[in-house]
Amino acid sequence: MLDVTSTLADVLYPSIEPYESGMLNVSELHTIAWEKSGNPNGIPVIVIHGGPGGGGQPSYRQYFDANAYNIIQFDQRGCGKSTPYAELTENNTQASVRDIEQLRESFGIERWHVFGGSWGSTLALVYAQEHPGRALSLMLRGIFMCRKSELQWFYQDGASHIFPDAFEAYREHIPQQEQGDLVKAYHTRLTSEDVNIRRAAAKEWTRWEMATSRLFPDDSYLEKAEDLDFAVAFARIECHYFINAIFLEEAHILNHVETIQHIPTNIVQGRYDVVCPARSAWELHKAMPNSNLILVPDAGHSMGEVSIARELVAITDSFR
Ligand code: STX
Repeated sequence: MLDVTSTLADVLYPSIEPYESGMLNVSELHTIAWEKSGNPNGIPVIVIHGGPGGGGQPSYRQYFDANAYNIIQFDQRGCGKSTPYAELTENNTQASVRDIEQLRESFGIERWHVFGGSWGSTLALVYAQEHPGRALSLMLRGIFMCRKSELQWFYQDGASHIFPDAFEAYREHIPQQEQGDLVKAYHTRLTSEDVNIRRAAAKEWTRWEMATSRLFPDDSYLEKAEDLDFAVAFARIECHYFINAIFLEEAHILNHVETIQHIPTNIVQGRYDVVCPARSAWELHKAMPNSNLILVPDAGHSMGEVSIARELVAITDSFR
């Protein structure tokens, strides 16, 4: 039954503050910010944020029963409170996987649940494939495997057919002779020496993603693109990962899916997800016959949509 009356507050747990937070040195260059909330003796869960470059958010804590879970979040390299800000050197998928392991070891945690949506689902899957003994379960949303077809769909020609209005601003930021490869054109600008060029490109790149993340676009979400501290890290890091094909071979996740067949896997996917269309969730589910796929009929991409949030909480509750 379609539920149009519930709000996010009805389905999430109350907001909480971390009981501990800190910084972990992961290389000579990079330090990553982490926080722990909920029950220090609870079931450990690592929350992997999206983008890449999106940073952790306080609201992510609310997807877990704070009495039952030890909720661990961190900001991936170059974003959120991690330093140096928006840095692309030594910023890649393999480094992020190592950082997650370094966090786990530094906290003395043997095994944990791995929770992530969008790019967070990508990194969760790659992490579990590298360290299959460490994941108690995978709790995934808005599946993104970052194949050429997925990037082409969102950044070049696909989502543009559904959101031609929002796409126009994203495309028209780039001169016509460069519009044939928008990721490349944005990469040039996002890595420009000129801070104004970087910022202007970051704003348009981020607006495009924020405008398309929800079934019912809302203006408060679009404002994220106006926050240039957020947008510059988000756009630079995303574009850097995507122009480098996330530093993995094409279809790496599906090609190595046998390594994670034993891990209980729950997938929540919005039917009308335009950023990470449902085909990827479907293909992952088919490749992992033991996985559970929930196709949410009235949602897009964002975990801030009520019907997505409700399903995610049902999953985390089921492991208490
Ligand atoms: N990027 C999808 C992604 O991971 C292609 C993503 N989209 N929005 C986000 O992440 C935030 C919620 C972190 C802004």
